[in-house]
Amino acid sequence: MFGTSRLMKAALAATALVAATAASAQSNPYQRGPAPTASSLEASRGPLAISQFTVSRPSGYRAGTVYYPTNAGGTVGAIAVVPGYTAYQSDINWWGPRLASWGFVVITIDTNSTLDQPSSRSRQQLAALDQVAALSRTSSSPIYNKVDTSRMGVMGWSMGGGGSLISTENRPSLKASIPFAPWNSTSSFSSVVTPTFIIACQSDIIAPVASHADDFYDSLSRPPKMFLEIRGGSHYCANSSNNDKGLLGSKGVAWMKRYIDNDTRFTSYACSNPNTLAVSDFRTARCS
Ligand code: 856
Repeated sequence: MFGTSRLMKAALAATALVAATAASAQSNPYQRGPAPTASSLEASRGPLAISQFTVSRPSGYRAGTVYYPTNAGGTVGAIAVVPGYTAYQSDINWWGPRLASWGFVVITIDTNSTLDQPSSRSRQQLAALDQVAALSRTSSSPIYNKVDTSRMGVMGWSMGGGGSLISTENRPSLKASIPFAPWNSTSSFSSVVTPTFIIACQSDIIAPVASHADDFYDSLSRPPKMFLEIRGGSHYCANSSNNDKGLLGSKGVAWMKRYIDNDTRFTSYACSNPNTLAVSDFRTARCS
């Protein structure tokens, strides 16, 4: 009896070992597309073909454009990108095709009023994500059954970046956040648990780094976080009219792939110091 028990234990241990080996060899169920290289991440488009459509009845915000991969090989995460005060989709929409071609459904929005404040921008951003989820359940929609609604992220510029911070605070289920040149009148986001990558512009006089991006970054106490400041950059440093899109596109895509897709093939690209003159300040914590 006791001998049998020892044999049983050995057999169970062997079974457990096989199971553990199988589990570690099993692929990440959220992995989409090929492994990255430095140059593929810097390119203006990722590896997947994409399409786009205008949201016909925006619910809770003024207008929206959805960019999506046409053959990602499974459902993908979704990201909502919001512009800043007085700004439009056209100011931030380079991120749409860029992220979608790596395997995300991306919605860029115009806000109800261009003068809306960060808290309102956050509500509109979350409404846009909710509508993307609803479209994924609608059989006549181009993104029918294409979204994994449990894996969503946010991005935004200026007051849209402040809004993105508020969204992560209010919806802790979000998997990743990238505020760029963020502006907000309150500076503490200590309850945020979502991995957050703050892009700052060194010479920003609209959202000065010392009283905005710096404070937001410092207040993040729990999640993986990263801070990257573009040397000499104006408030527009993460927008289309600059030559830093290679760097910011790489870091932005890698952050979303690492934390929305749990894709560790992107970890080093997401977390590493770019060590280039174009970056005037770089900090990170818990990124792995
Ligand atoms: C482009 C945020 C006191 O705050 C401001 O003056 C201010 C101005 C602009 C923005 C912003 O979102 O800029 C985006 O207009 C704050």
